[in-house]
Amino acid sequence: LQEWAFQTLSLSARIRGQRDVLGKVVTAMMTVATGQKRRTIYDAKNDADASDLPGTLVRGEGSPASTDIAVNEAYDGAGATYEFFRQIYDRNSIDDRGLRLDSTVHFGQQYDNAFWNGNQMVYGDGDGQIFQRFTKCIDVIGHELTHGITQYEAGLRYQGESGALNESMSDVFGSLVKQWSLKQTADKADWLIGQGLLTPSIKGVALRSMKAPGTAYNDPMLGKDPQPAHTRDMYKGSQDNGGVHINSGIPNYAFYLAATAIGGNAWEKAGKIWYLALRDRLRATSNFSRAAYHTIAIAGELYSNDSNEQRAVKEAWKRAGVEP
Ligand code: ASN
Ligand code: ZN
Repeated sequence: LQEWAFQTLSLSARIRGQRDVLGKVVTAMMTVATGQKRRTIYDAKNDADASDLPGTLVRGEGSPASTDIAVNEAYDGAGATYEFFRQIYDRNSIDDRGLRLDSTVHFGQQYDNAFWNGNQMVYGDGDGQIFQRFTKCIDVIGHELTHGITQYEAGLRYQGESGALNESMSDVFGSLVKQWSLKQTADKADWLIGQGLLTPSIKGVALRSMKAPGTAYNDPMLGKDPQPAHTRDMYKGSQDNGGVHINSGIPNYAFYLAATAIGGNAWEKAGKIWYLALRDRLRATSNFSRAAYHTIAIAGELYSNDSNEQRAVKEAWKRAGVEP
């Protein structure tokens, strides 16, 4: 494709008058062929009809910054997440084939969430009472985009333990995107998800804590952070698809323990182990035990059996109450 693009480009230079048009076509083709990021940001303009996605196109790849901060945050956050996966794990976008990264901002009215809808990322503005705009936090953007990667790879079913693993993978790589962009080693990172997203009137520091699940907030409006850090405290009810955002505290804590025991940049070793598990080993119905089994096996393959790295991963799952 690159060779073909080069040939068409030189040909186009010889066609007087057509040069610009052909040049643009070739540039677009080169972008796909060489694996560069393609971002598009849409504005839902707080339309009451939530089915009206994606909304109006407001910024495309390479176009100048908007006057709308949410547009620029969604654009920059998607860019940082793309670059993280490209530079650290050699992954070319959500599908590893350069899929365009679509995001919609100003979704709904005072909408208190962000999500991946199977095709794109969607961000609410928050109600201003509990939550601020969801594009504010780069780890939240990394979280939503990772749901796309999980969909194309392990396909972890969004229910029970596989759903909690799906959620945890999004927290792990969301946090790693943030740590990588801030150049923070594991011991310096805050291990919070959505730090600064809650308004100052709420008693809490973030949506979740990977380092200390269950301590992110405790407020009359929100209740207490319900996340467990150990299987003995696992939520067994039916809310939240069987606690996908609750029990994710357990694998989150295991990742935190493994990454800090290994030391250095969390994305280099612990992140690589988790990424390969997500890409090559986990499946739709995998549970915590399978995640432990595969990450321990991958640590052995990458760093040898009984290496510090493998022992750190084993010990981490054990402390979270998960048997491989
Ligand atoms: N923000 C949530 C998430 O990405 C939305 C949801 O419940 N799916 O997990
Ligand atoms: Zn999620």
